[in-house]
Amino acid sequence: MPEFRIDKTFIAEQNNPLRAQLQSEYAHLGEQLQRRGRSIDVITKQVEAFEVAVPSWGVGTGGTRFARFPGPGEPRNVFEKLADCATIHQLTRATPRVSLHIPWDAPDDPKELSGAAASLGVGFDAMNSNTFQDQPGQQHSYKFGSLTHVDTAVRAQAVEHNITCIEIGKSIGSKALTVWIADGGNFPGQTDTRSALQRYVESLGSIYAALPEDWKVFVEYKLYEPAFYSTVINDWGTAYAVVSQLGPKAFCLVDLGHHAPNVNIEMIVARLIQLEKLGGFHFNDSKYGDDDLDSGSIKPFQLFLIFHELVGAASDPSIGNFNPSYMIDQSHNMTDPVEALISSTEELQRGYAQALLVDRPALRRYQEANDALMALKTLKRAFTTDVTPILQMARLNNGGAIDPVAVFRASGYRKMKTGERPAQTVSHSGIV
Ligand SMILES: [Mn+2]
Repeated sequence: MPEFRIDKTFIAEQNNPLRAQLQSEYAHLGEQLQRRGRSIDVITKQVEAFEVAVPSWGVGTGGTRFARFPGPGEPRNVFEKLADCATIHQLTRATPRVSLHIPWDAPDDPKELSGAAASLGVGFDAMNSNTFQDQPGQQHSYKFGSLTHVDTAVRAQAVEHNITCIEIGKSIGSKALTVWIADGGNFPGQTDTRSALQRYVESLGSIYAALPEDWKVFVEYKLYEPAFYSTVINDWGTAYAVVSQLGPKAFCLVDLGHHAPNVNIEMIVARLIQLEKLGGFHFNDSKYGDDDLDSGSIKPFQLFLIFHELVGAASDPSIGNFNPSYMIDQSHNMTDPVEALISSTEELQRGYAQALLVDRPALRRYQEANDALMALKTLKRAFTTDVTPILQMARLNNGGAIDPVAVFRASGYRKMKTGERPAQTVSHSGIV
């Protein structure tokens, strides 16, 4: 029996009753923006072109250190994960690529995987390696590190795994490798800080040497966890030093949850843009640590300010090497993962659309006049604009759903999958 998919005509039928109201709200917002000298259609076109990759591990229920509460109809393998990711793209038309995690998603036959993805209308984004847990049959343990382990044999095994990820990625059309390691120590004195970083640079140099010409490698830093005292690649400065040594194919990856609370992430983004080493993002949100909550759910203003930097850089001819990859990295514990990813995609588009509305010439004038109050008000004016009609119109124009979560619920997708996917034998989750 073919697997259930949401029908195109079903989406259109669900859109029809909402069209008149959307037209009216879109026209009203268009008038408002026109008074600010902005064309709503130009903004909508830019939102239509927005793309973000979804993580294969995000469509299963995540978990915490305490428990995992699986949901019904969860994907049991990479093909079912692709189907869920394709459904998110079908409704949002903004998530055309899936980021895979190896070995969780390692295909027996990469050709079969590529074929399945193509028939679902999705492709592949960055490959994610995993040297933060041991796999069955693995010769050396990563308990005390991987790419920075004191034992050469463990480092070689970790390097080899990353090269395997590149090989798989090459066969399915990926163009990037994201490296995140859990290496570090829980206690002062446990590791020698400088030699650990030196070993990292050497190990990553071997991986870099295996990168195809048209590939990038993203170095993902994280302040702490699972190492609670010292993490080898702990901040953007360390990541920047590493990618600078490696060469032009190496970039930093900013996972929003990988900073201390209240760190000015938008400034880090601006620095990396200026240094031409911003590779991309793992979008999520957090209140305390690496909470991996839904994008825009806790600090939407911060998300807007990050997009403000990105939009500014995109229109600045003095900035080179600027083509950051957008990916979501979240853990969904209490909501339907497909719904959470749909809604997170919309929140990312919201931040982007708001940032597009910033009156940049006015902001520049206020900055040059040292008018702090009006500078902030200029940003707030964009941030407080309800851009929902733009997001809805962009989806409609792209062939998606005006209200994607509502269409997902009305389609009965989860119920159908619960029937199709009875066994809950495999469901790896990851919080990286
Ligand atoms: Mn991440």
